[in-house]
Amino acid sequence: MTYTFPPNFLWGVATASYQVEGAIQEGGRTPSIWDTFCEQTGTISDGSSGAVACDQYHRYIEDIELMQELGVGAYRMSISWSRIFPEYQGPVNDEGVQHYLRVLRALRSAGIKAVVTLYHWDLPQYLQDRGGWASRETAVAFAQYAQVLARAFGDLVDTWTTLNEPWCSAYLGYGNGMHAPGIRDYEQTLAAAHHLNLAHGLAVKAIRGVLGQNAKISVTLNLQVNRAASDKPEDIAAKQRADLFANEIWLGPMLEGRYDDKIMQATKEISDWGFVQQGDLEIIHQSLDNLGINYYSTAYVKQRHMSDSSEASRIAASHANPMPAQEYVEVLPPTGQLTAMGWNQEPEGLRDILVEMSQRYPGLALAVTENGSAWDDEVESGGSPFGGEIVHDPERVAYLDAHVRAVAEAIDLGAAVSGYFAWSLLDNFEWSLGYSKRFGIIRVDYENQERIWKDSGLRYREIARSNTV
Ligand code: GCO
Repeated sequence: MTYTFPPNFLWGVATASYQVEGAIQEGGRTPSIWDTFCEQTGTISDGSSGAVACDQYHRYIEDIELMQELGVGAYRMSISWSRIFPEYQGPVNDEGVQHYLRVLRALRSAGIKAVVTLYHWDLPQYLQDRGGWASRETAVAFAQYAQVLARAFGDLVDTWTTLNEPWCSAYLGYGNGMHAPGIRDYEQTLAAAHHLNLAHGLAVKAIRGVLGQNAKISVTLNLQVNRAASDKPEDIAAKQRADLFANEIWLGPMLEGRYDDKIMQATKEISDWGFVQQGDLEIIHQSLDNLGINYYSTAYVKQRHMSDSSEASRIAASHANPMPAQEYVEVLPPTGQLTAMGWNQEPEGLRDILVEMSQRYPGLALAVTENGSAWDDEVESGGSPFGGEIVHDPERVAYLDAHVRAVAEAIDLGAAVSGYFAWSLLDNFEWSLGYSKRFGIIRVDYENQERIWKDSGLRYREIARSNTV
C-alpha cells in the first residue's frame, strides 16, 4: 500500500560538524574535546579522528548538489563552537562566521532549508579545561554563543536546534567515558545533565532575544524506547527506572519545568543536586516549536537479580550502564537481524515514541531528526545511474522503508510529525567507532573523498521526490 505524506512534510538529511567537516586547523578553529579525545590511545576503535572526515568544510558545494539530486527540502547540520569562539572569552572569529554564512547562503540558493544544531558534542577544549558541562559556566558561555549565531545567521536558519542528544553528552561523556571528554564520574554526570538543560533554556531565550518570537526553535533528544521484558512488576519497574534517566531527565525540565522527584531520590548518595539553583527550572522550561527525536532501535530491560548484594557488586553493576542508578536494570541482548552496530531493528518503536510524545505534548510538532542504519557495504564498479560505482545495500533500503512507513503509521494515528531526516547524508566519523561504521545513504571513499551512490540514496530520492512510501 502506498502512503502519501502531508503536502508540507519536510524530507531532510543530517550530519554533524565534527563527523563531516574535517579542516580542524583551518579558518581559525581551535581544538574541541573530540580532537583531544581522539589523540588519546585506545579511545577510537580504528585510531582515527575527525581531522579530515568527509572534508565537507571544502566540499559543501558538491554535497549540497547531492542534496538537490536527492530532492530533499532540508539539511540538518551543526556548527563547530570553536570555529566561532576559538578562545576562552575571546572575540568572535569572523572566518568561522563567514564559512557558515557561505554554507547557509548556498543552501538558500539551492532551495534547501537549514536546520542548524548549535551543539553536536564538539565542546571547545578550553571550556572542558574549566570543567566542561560539569561547570555552570559552560551553560552561560553557550548562551553567548547562541546569541552570536542568531545575530550572524538570522533568517538564513529555518530551525534552530539547541542541543543534539544531551543523553550522550552527559552519560557517555561523563558517565562511562566512551565519548569525549572520557570522564567516569556520576556526580559530574548529573551536574552535566543539569547544565545541558540549563544551556538549552538559556540559548532559547538568547535566540528569541535576538530574533523575536518568530524564530523556530527545537531540541533533539535520543528518547529511548525501553520495553519491559515481561509484565512482572519488577521488570516494569526496571523499565521505569531506565526511562527516568534516559528520557524524563530531559523531558521533565525542558517541557514541564520540573525534575521528577524519583530522579533525585535515586541519586541522593551520588549528589545533593546543589547545582540546581533557584529559577533554573523556569529558564529551562521554554516553549518550543518542534521536538526532534533521534531513533535507531529499542531496548528490552528486566530487573537484575544480584546474587551478591555487596556494595562492590552493586557499584560494578551500576557502572555497567552509562546512566547512574541503574544497578537493578539489566538490558537484554538484542535479537533478530542486527545492524553493523549490533542494534536491533524495530520500526514499531519509532511509531510508538512518536505517538506517545504527541499524546503527551499535544500541539508540539515533532520531527524525526535522525534515523538510519550501519551495514558493511561493498562497492561495485559501474551501475550508478549517475555513472561510476555503486553500493547495493538492500538491508539499509529495507530499514529505511520500514522506518519511513512507521512514521506514516504514526501520522495516521494522530502524531504531529513535520519531517524526517535520514542519518546520514554521508558515511562519516562515527565517534568512538571511527570510520569502521557506515551510516551514509551516500558512500564516502576516504582515500579520495569521492561520493558514491548507494541504493538507499536512490530509494530515499524516490521517497523524498514523490512524498510517498
Ligand atoms: C547520535 C548522533 C550521531 C551518530 C548516529 C549514529 O545519534 O548518536 O547524533 O552523531 O553518528 O546516531 O550512531
